[in-house]
Amino acid sequence: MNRDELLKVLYDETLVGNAPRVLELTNEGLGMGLGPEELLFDSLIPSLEEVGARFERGDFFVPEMLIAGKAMSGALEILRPLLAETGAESVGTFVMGTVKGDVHDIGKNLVNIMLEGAGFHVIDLGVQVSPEKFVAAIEEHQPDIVGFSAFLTTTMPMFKANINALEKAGLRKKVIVMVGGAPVTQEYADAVGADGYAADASAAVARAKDLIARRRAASVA
Ligand code: B1M
Repeated sequence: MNRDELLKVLYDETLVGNAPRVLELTNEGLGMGLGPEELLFDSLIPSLEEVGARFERGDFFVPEMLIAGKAMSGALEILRPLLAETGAESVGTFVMGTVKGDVHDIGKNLVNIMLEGAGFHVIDLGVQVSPEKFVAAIEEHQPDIVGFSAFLTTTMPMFKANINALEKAGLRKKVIVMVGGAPVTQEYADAVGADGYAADASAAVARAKDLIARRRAASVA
C-alpha cells in the first residue's frame, strides 16, 4: 500500500467504525513514515466529517456515529504521545472541559493534545462538566485559562451559564475564558463574553498563547 492508498483505507475503515483495523492502519501509516498530522488531517478528521454529513442526511444514525467516534478515539490514543512530544517548559495552565449536557470529547481531546504539545499543563475535566465543577477546578488549580467546549447548538448556552457562575464566584477577572466546538463562531463567543475563540486545535494553541501573553503584558504595564 502506498501513502494515498493507506489514507483512503484508513478513511473508509473509520467511516464504518472498524476500530481494530483503524488501529492497525494508524500503526502501519506511522511505520511507513507518515506524520501523525497527515493521518489526522488527511484521513481521520475528514472521515468523521463525512460521518456527520451522513448523519445529517439520515443515512447514518447514532450507533454508526458512536462506533466511528470510538475508532477515531483509539487512533488518537496512538497519536497522542507523538503529537504531544515536547521538551518545552510549561507556558501556562489550562483547565478544559466539555460543557454540561454534551458528551462529545474527540475535538476537546485533540485540543488538549495540541496544547500539551505546545507546553501547556492541561487539566481535563472530561465531559458533561457542570458550572459548579468548573468553578471548583479553577479554585483548586488557579489556571491561566479555562476552556469550554460545546458541540451541540443546544449546549452552547452553557458558555454563558459557566461565565455567570465564574462571575458569581468572583473568579471571572482571574481567569481567561476560551470557547470552541463545531457549531461555535467568533460572533457567538463575543456575544457570551468569552475572551477567546478558536475554530480548530492549532488555532486554539495560537490563541491561548496570545491571550496569555497579552494578559501578562497588561499586568506588567
Ligand atoms: Co454527535 N453531533 N451527537 N455524536 N457528532 C455532531 C456534533 C453533529 C454536528 C452531527 C451532525 O448532525 N452533522 C450534531 C450536532 C448538530 C448541532 O447541534 N449543530 C450531533 C448530534 C445532533 C448528536 C446527538 C444529539 C445525536 C442524537 O442523539 N440524536 C447526540 C448528542 C449527545 C450529547 O452530547 N448529549 C450525539 C452523539 C454523538 C456520539 C456519542 C455518537 C459521538 C461522540 C463520540 C465522542 O465524542 N466521544 C458523536 C460524533 C462522533 C459526532 C460527529 C460525527 C463527529 C464529532 C467529532 O469528533 N469531530 C459530529 C459531526 C461533525 O463534527 N462533523 C457530531 C471531529 C473533531 C476533531 O472535530 O469536534 O469539531 P470537532 O473539534 C474541533 C473544533 O471544534 C475545535 O478544535 C477541535 C479539533 O480541531 N474545538 C475547540 C473543540 N473544542 C474546542 C475548544 C476550544 C477551542 C477549539 O477552546 C476552549
